[in-house]
Amino acid sequence: MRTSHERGLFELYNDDHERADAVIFGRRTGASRRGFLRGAGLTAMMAALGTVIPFGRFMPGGLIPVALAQTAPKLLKMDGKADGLVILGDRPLVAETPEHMLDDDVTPNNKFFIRNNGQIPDAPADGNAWELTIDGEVNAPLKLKVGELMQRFPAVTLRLQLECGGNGRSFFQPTARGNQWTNGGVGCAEWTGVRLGDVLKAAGVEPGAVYTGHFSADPHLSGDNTKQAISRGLPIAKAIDGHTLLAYRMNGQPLPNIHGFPLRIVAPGYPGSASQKWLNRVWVRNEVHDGAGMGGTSYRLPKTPIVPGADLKEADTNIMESMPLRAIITSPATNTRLTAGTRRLDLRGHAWAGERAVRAVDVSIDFGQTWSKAEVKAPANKYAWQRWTATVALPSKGYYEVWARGTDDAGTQQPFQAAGWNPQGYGSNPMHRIAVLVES
Ligand SMILES: Nc1nc2c(c(=O)[nH]1)N[C@H]1C(S)=C(S)[C@@H](COP(=O)(O)O)O[C@H]1N2
Ligand SMILES: [Mo]
Repeated sequence: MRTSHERGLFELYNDDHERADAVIFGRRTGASRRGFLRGAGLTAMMAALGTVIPFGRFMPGGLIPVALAQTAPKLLKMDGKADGLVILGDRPLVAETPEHMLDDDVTPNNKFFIRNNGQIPDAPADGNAWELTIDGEVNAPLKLKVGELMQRFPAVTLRLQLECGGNGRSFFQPTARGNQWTNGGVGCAEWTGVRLGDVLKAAGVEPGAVYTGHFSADPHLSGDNTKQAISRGLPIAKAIDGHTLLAYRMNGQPLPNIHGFPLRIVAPGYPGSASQKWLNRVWVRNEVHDGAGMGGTSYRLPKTPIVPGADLKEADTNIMESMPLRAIITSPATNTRLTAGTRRLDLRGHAWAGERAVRAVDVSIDFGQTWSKAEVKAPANKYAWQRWTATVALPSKGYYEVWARGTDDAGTQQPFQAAGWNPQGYGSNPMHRIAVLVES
């Protein structure tokens, strides 16, 4: 049983982890976030967790223990969606998939995260009659029904990850504006469609084309039909890349309405916002598209690092293109209790890196003192996440944190804490940590 002092520690970690950290580590955080857990701090932490921490001496300051950092999530109840998805916002509807529900090689439709910026449109009765317009910097503007798209262009099926630009945002300190994604704004489905590039080729892209602008049928949250819920685009080279699809099927099924029925873009590796759902127009532009979500600090990163909490002007930003590297542990789930005597733990997860590939994943059970290499598989195709597996030895009973850290093919590694703060919180990719407990 926990004493009131220990319960207080749980609450403190949820309310104000900086202060909890100061209490436990006996120092003010901020400038000197170093030092390790020892003495009274270690004792209090073990009391709060109700067990020993075999590698507690390596636990660095500034770290919120995973087991103490959990708040009760609000769970989604929705037809077509599995129990366990976590609601991050209900107007517009946004829900993420906890890491342990992302264990499948191919994310099933019922576990796929949801991100809307506007209202959810009603599904058309006949998806094949839905019309797509391609216009702007093209020789021959096209109006094509989805049924015609399917007949005229070769069908392609690819396993592609789709990840929200804000994935990982909740790990920023101070809090960045927007949905507080942990690692669950991602899924890797098998998408079937035609290549956007094939359709653009049929329309004849003019030499002056530089960007696409995407339009769709979902009403703005305000109901004002002169406003777009979102209208982003792609550099022309990405639009014509063979992995950028106009998708009409998801995992062998017609697109579920919530994922853009009857037609959406899938532009893997880029922020998910470039993958317009309910797509009805691609406007080929002779300049960078300026639709909703293209300007200000939306989906933009500072050209040079800024002080956390500082303002940022559009002129000092670049449009975010590749998503960053991320490795997640999909098994076991965090807070798994292992039966007494367990000394071996099998770990599994996925790793991906936007436009890049993943070169390595390393895991640690001693707060990053030592690391061991996971086995990393090749992706099913470019832009599919990569499976990794590892086995670790647990020397004794008690509380452990398992950390996973990816390295991409440019040698970049995930940071220990979210780096590169920006006002709308893009690109946060600290290493994933889970808590496991070996019972006594
Ligand atoms: N029409 C439309 N397309 C959209 C959005 C939207 O709000 N409206 N959200 C975008 C964002 S920000 C993301 S991350 C992905 C999410 O796709 P999903 O809901 O199918 O997971 O869709 C993108 N396409
Ligand atoms: Mo997104």
